Amino acid sequence: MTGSFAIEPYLRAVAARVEGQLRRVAEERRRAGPPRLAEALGYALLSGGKRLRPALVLSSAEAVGGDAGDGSLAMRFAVALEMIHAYSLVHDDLPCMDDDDLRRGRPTVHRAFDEATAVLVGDGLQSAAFSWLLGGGEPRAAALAALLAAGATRMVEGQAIDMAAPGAALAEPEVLDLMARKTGALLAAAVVGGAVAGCGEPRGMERVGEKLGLAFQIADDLLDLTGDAATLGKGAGKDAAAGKATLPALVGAGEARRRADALCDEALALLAPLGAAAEPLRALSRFVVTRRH
Ligand code: GRG
Repeated sequence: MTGSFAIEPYLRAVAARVEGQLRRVAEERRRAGPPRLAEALGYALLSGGKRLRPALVLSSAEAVGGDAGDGSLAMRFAVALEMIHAYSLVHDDLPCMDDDDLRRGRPTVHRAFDEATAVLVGDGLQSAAFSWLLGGGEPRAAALAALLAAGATRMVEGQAIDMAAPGAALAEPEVLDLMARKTGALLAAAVVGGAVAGCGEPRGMERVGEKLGLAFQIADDLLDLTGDAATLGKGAGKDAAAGKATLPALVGAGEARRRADALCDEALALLAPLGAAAEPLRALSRFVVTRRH
């Protein structure tokens, strides 16, 4: 699982490009108003974050030889997907869900504004994501919108299963299903959508996306166990305290770490035939399981 590609500068460059586009979205919303909703929406969109999903989209488009430039369909999809991700975080932080005060090192949207505004920001981001994706008029955008909608639907299903399963009530196959839906589906949509935007076909990225999606969630659960709030930018140890159904809770941290690494190796093996064009995606695959925040 080794590699020499410098992933941190790549991620920083993607983040800067994506944030330029997100500022355009926020500016559009500001012009439409009302002011408080638009301000909160901009706060949710432009509050940092790794921008990992856009990086997966763009690197997947590059891996299949497609265009990942600022005017590309891959970039349009990357921005739309990040808006869906932002909506999920705003809603997940609400008192009726995870009840978090901190996100990305800043007060969550319902803390900085109010609960009703946070609900509306999430709703607004979701519809704005599809408007943005379809607004360029590219014929291929409709297929990408269907892919994004399917990923977002599975994310909501996963959240519903999570909310309904207090304590260790779930067995391993159910926990894996929860993870695949709640977080895995949107990550997988990023990898598959990048390929579809880049060359019109998934090119086998479904299996890569599935593996990386699961690996990401296992790594996230391990970080919740071992990270601290300052590094994570959010409360740590909450899952364990809430008795959440996670893989580390079920099989132990060591075994969970082994599984995350194995999933990453399997994704890397699937990407091997793509050669040098897939180097950023391979480096991101490694980052998914080695990241510290
Ligand atoms: C509320 C519909 C709805 C869904 C919520 C995604 C999700 C489902 C909940 C988020 C809670 C959470 C912390 C899940 C673990 C995985 C995850 C999505 C982590 C945050 O993603 P990162 O690490 O965050 O990519 P940044 O801040 O870098 O964008």
